[in-house]
Amino acid sequence: MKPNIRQAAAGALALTGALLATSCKPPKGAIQKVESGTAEKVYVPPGKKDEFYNIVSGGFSGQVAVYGLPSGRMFREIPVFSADPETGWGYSEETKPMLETSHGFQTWDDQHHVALSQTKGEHDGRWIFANANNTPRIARISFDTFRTEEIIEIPNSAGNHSSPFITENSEYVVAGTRFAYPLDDEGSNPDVPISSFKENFRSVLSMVSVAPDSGRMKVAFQIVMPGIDMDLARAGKGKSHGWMFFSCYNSELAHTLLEVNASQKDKDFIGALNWKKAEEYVKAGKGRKSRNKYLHNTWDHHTHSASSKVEEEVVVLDPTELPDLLYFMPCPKSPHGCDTDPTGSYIVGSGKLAALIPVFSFDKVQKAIAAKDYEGEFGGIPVLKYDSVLHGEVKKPGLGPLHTEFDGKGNAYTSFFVTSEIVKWNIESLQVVDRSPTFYSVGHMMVPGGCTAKPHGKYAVGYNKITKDRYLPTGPELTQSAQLYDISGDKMKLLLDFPTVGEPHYAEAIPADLVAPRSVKIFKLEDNKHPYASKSEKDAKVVREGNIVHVYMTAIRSHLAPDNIEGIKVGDEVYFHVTNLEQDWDVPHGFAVKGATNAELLIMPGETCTLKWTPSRVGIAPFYCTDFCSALHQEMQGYARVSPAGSDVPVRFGIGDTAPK
Ligand code: K7E
Ligand code: CUA
Repeated sequence: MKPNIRQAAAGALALTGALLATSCKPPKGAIQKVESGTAEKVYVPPGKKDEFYNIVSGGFSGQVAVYGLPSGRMFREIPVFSADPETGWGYSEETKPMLETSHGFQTWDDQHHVALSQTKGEHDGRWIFANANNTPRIARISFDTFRTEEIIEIPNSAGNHSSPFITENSEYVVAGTRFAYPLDDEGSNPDVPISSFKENFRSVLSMVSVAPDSGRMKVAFQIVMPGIDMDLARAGKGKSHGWMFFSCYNSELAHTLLEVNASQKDKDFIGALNWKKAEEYVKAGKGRKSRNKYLHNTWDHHTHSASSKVEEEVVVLDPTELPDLLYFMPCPKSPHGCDTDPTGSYIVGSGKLAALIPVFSFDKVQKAIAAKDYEGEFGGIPVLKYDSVLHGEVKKPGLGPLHTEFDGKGNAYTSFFVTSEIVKWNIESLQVVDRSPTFYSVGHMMVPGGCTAKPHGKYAVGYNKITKDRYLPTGPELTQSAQLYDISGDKMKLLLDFPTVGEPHYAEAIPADLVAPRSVKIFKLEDNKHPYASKSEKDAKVVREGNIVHVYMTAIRSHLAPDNIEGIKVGDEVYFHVTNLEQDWDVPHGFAVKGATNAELLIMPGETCTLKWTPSRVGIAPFYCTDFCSALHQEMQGYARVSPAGSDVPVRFGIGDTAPK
């Protein structure tokens, strides 16, 4: 055994070395000429707006970022899984429950993929779904407010990478386990030797339902599988609607040095789940009820507050006992991307170490299933014959294919990490028709609507991992980058480099006119049901309950009320409940108090937000508005007097004439 592994290790390390060398070296022609007229194609003149919203995953930032296309200008970073002191996300009392998990309060995650809601396979402009890789979760962000409204934890999972790809009517978003692990539901014992991997480790694919009107998520059911690592997924569409396809690596079931040991077999799998069949089984009571504790956090629009609920159960289906539920298709070399074309006829597998792209035919998959055309089984799940389900292979496209998108004109665009390029090929003929270098080491790439049944086309964007020599240096780490291509003609044309926050992985782009008209401008004050809201300045007050002090504060240009507060003592727990009384678009107020160890509040018109402050020192603590809101913004300030614990200074408060004398 040992010499073999060592040889294999040496081979793999040599390969890794080659990959590293290739990916770091600027390709020839790094400084390329652009045609005259290119600048106009990306230039959005002052006062004009972009054509697309580009919704980009933040990777290790844990957030989702919003850019305009074609300009590449960044509009917003939406706080999702990481706490954000700028907006108070995860710091204000209202938002804290959003970041609760069954492991406790989490202020970070790793965010790789977004999925925009669809109706009949087309973008409908309602929601953005986003996965958390590390502590398995899915978030739903509203396109009305660009805020995270819901985060659901995925039980029986570890590493939620294969997520949150969406079905064509937003029936489900998917969540596939990347790190097989011993399930830790009630009654099972996860304290096992790691070497018992094959026996004890499992992977679970979850189908998370999305309520048609509210978007509310629910872990509808799960499919338990052998301990194979799920990587990416795509729903079927059109004729393949009702199926979910997902790529898997480590069919070797290795648990150490995966770099070598998970690259032993020539082929891993793309799984094909018949989720309509799964629904029937669930309805017929064929699932096992797994007892788990997982959190479901939701945002209430009326109280402007989140709450966290503990869910306790999930239905698990075993595909080895339930026929026609799940099949595996062999796919070369540790498949990463698994993408379905706009017609739903073809499934493209991208093997990270492959030098070809296999394209599977949904019709052939159906025929092979009907004929039981199996080459064997894996963990009790039938494996279809590669040749029986293959539409064909794209030969010599490049090295290290990762992800594929479509333009709706019969072309596919695949990103190649190792050879740093985007390659355009024809889905029917499988011929390469164009290629363009990226700078450098592209991960995901995206065509607006390129994962839907109706791509919007026009542009392609590569999301790159390395940008050496493309931007001004900023110390040891350079910015990550996106690159915009014009794909309206036969040849791809590079138009623009633009930097991104975090590390971009998958992204989608949606026409601005599907989203912009929905954008909420204010929260109506009369609809504010926050229990500590002050709807007018005369409701502003300070109330002591034991050592807890509630400050009901209002903010309007250009004062905070009350702005003089006395009677607070060291050791008190003070809650500033600040209501923004403005009813105008784009007039937030901020709030900060000296010595607070958390963050600021950024309060939208009509909203109430709460900052907890535990004063630690005797003296006067100034507070102020942090958002430049008017010519007299700088005057939007006040004082809180903090007296020693046990002092008898009474609670007094006011503003102007009513200020304590
Ligand atoms: Cu290819 Cu996490 Cu989608 Cu990154 S993954 S590139
Ligand atoms: Cu309110 Cu500055």
